[in-house]
Amino acid sequence: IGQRGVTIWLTGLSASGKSTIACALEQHLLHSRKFVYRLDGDNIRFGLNKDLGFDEKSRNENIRRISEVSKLFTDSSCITITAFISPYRMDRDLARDLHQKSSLPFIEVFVDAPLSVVEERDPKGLYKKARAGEIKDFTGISAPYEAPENPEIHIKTDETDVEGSVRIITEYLEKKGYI
Ligand code: GGZ
Repeated sequence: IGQRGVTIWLTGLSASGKSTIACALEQHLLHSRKFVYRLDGDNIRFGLNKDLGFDEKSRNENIRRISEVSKLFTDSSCITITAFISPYRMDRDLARDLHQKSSLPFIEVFVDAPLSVVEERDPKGLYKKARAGEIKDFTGISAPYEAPENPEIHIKTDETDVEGSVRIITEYLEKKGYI
């Protein structure tokens, strides 16, 4: 179909901007007539992974299954965008290894915003609930987030707007010859 597959793996705290950037990037690529698919909580955590919660083991399994699914999409020449917190470095490294073993490209994008900023945004009131102890194991509050050490792309969403973020990613994809 004249297109190479690539997995674009967004990672970051809740409310860091992953879903917003993933949606905008998907729209941009669709307008350029690319074969693109977005995996996020809505189509994964309510379907394939509806048996999983947010304890460490469940998150490991969540990310393992998403890694396998993204590998399949990308193997079919799709530009696959994933938008999950994926807080554990080891899980993200396993996702990368899985792709590398099949010679499929994997781009880790750190969607970075300080905890103080995402907690201020708190669009769903989840941070407030987590602080009040109403949600346990909440990333950044009562569960860890291990920031990427060597992501291919690092976006600071308190300094870059959605359009700028999409541009950073598409310029990288162009530079590498994926689009
Ligand atoms: C973090 C939670 C939690 C806990 C529910 N910790 O901002 P949101 O609401 O819409 O997206 C978050 C989503 C995180 O699911 P992921 O599959 O991305 O997580 S992971 O990659 O760590 O497996 C948040 C909501 O689910 N949510 N409980 N305890 N986020």
